[in-house]
Amino acid sequence: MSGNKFSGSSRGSSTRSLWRNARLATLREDLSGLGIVEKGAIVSEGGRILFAGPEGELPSSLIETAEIIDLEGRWVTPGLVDCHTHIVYGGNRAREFEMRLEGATYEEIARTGGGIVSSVKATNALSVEGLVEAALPRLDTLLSEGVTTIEIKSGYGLNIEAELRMLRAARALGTVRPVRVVTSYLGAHATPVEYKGRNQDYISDVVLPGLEQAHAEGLVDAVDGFCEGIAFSVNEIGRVFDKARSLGIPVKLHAEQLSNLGGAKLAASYGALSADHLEYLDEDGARAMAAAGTVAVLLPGAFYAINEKQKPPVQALRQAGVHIAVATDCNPGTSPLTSLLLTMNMSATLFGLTVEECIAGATREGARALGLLGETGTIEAGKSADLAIWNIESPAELVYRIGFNPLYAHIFKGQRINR
Ligand code: DI6
Ligand code: FE
Repeated sequence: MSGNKFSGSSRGSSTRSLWRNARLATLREDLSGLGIVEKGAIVSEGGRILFAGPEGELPSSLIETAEIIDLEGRWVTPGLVDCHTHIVYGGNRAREFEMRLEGATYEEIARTGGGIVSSVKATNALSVEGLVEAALPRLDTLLSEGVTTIEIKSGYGLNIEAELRMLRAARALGTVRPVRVVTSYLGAHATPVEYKGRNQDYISDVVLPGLEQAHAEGLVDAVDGFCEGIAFSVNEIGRVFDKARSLGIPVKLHAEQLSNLGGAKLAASYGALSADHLEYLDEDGARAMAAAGTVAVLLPGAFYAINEKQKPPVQALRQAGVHIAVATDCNPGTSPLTSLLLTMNMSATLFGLTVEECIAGATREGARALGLLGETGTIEAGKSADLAIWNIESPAELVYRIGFNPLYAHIFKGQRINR
């Protein structure tokens, strides 16, 4: 796709547009289910939604001055939100994939210098421009499915300069493509070889000062960490979160992916935006997340790719009242996945989420997990006009198909994006 081109680019973003003859899955929280409006219409101006609701309730003043687009009964959802990705990196890990096929586990590969550390080498070899170029095909694939907001993490640099380059590349991606980019600083992703066995020193020398620098450059929207036996302990992550708190930056955490270290509870105690993965989460952790309003981000791509057997405790999350988002976790090691539609299908098939939960998970709940629910993630007046328009007969088709993309068009900040 040529995702950086806006159709009708001669039109300013102040143009008022009216999409009519649409079926809306608004995902509004004050409506039940998907917040469906049959025979709906949406009006946007200056990139924001002025009206979204039944066509019959459209104020005539809004019809008069609008450019009118007939959607011929097509379904419209909020633009998709991929709230957990690592799309900026160098190289790939196809060889490691082969090793796993031969019987090696993800943890064995990581402990013998493969895994994240091998992506670190390839990432460190690239400039900001090189990182952008490497990430663009992945970003474009996600955009071709109607993604309008994407979170991108650092974490394959593992030295200050390289972490900064990754975050600069992430920001640059948001300027060369029509998409909202949200960054997370993931200095505590893995221990670089030169600090092997010295996590605390790595945190003191690199993670904390790197965070300060990245923050000073305006590169950090949130701070993330990987809390795991092969990565960082609760105590080590606590040091990183303390620094984030002192800088006023929200936190999130890779927690309970391969074992239960209590990472989700720790994240909740810092009021984290989200705790992600969660295969080994227990009920206690789910309750702590609910109390803190921490969103559960489920990542079926990683579960699938490492052939994990333990499923996240979806029922416990529901019972506790935790909001559930789904995301690709696009990364070179455990989730080389660039489809949020397939992620939705996997969330249903592998984790037992309902169609409604899957669609909400890739829109409203993804936005919530990024602290952006006031801006995007649902179709309602006041929010950014971020929409996905689909050639489907029912919303369930978005979840049901495997490897099929029914996107008709998508709209970012009120402007149609060519496919
Ligand atoms: N959990 C994951 O699944 C990825 N990062 C993380 O913290 C794996 C990243 C990789 O193997 O490159
Ligand atoms: Fe991840």
